[in-house]
Amino acid sequence: MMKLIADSSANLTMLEGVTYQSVPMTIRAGERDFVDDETLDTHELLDYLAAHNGKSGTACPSLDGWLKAFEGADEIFVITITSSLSGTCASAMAARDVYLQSHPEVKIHIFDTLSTGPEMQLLAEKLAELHAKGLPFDVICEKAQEYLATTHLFFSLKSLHNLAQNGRVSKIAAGAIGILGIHILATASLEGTIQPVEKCRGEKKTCAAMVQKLLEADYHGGKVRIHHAENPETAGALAAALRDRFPWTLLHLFPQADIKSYPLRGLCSYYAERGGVIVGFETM
Ligand code: X90
Repeated sequence: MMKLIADSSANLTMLEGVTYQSVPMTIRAGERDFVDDETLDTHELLDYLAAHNGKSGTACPSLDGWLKAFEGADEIFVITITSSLSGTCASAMAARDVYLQSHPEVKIHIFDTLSTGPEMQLLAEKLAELHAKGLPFDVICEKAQEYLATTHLFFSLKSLHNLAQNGRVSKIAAGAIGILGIHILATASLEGTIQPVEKCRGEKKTCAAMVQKLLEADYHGGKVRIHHAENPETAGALAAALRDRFPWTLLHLFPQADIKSYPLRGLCSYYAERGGVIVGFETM
């Protein structure tokens, strides 16, 4: 049996046509521990965080979380958030070593996406598609790794407070915003770190700048996955702008570019904060 497993920063609770499992991270604030599983109320989390003044942080999945997820499968694909910002990939690799000792016949491949959220979703969908073709495990791994080199991530955030508080961006970058109405547009660097790109004022300009960045990064009508923290307006506006730009594509034989939006789950909600929008896209 094949299993596709991703940490909860992929913002996916299920995936059509495959056995999919999300392994939760944890968000800690004050007295509360929020486990990022499908029962988490992200609206309540965002409210709680907005009212909370003290320190807060996150924790990657435990070894045990991975081991439980591995159970029952003999071909396992693991998709993790960037190893440059999280111990998640390292904990998955440690879990694989432990698991293989008692299950030497099982195949486990770990993809360090050097990204998060919607770019992880794109990879998950690609893996499901390759698996459905009946390809051997190693071929799937190779093709999926090639695919990952052709997908990218941009995001727009209104606050870098939680990223800075937890040392995931420099205080200098964080200090540049927090001014009302200013959004920071950033991308996942090739090393899997956060690379600020531009500052924008207001949702409209942010949306236009996002379209521009996608085009400059060689987007020409492929799949787009938009994940947002209670910001369906900007997610919808962005999807509409991209569809206008690509009413049809020969390459993909879709009537329109394949663009879908989803709400963020807990881990990404914590770091992206309310209003944040994260966009993963194909360049092929
Ligand atoms: O191990 C842990 O505790 C998790 C740490 C995660 C840190 C970064 C999460 C970022 C989530 C923000 C925008 C996307 C950034 C992508 C950079 C490659 C969402």
